[in-house]
Amino acid sequence: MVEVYIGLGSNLENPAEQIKHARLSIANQAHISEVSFSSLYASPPMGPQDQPDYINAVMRINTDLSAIELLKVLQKIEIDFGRVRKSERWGARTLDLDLLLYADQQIELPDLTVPHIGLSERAFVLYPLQEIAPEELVVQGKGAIKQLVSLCPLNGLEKLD
Ligand code: A4P
Ligand code: MG
Repeated sequence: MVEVYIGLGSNLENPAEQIKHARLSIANQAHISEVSFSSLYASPPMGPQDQPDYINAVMRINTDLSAIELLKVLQKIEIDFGRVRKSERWGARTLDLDLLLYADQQIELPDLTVPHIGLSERAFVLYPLQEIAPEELVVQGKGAIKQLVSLCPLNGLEKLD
């Protein structure tokens, strides 16, 4: 079993509901079991500003799927949630699932980079990750979670209750 963190994001069609529903969908997959789930967080969009605010969360799971198998499962869920991939980078979406951390592995494949590429600069990933990760968590190649959070301004991120 491997410990994995997944980032969830949505800014269309009732984002908070999309995130809650996505959580159940992930937890119900074969070979995946949920360990914990962060609070929901709201933040202004990174990237193009002419889109709604985002809701983000981080989920911790155990799995015996390989990283690539897990990516495929996550991409299938995104499609099930009605996400249409657009050419615009960082554009609005009903559901975005990112594979943030896969144990302590560093992975460089054509379709998969782990730790996720923007992780160490994104408040909407780092703060929910810190909420549910062990205090001593290290992001391979980037540094201790504590350190990364302390260097990352909130950028308008708000924890919801
Ligand atoms: N890919 C490579 N590594 C990974 C990984 N670790 N996890 C590849 C998931 N996918 C990974 O992803 C493009 C390709 O990345 C996939 O085909 C996969 O093989 P995508 O989801 O189709 O494209 P994207 O999401 O539009 O692009 P990108 O650069 O991944 O965007 P992000 O980083 O997901 O950002 N603002 C706020 N406040 N909150 C947000 O959540 N999200 C985005 C999207 C923009 N602004 C945001 C937020
Ligand atoms: Mg993505």
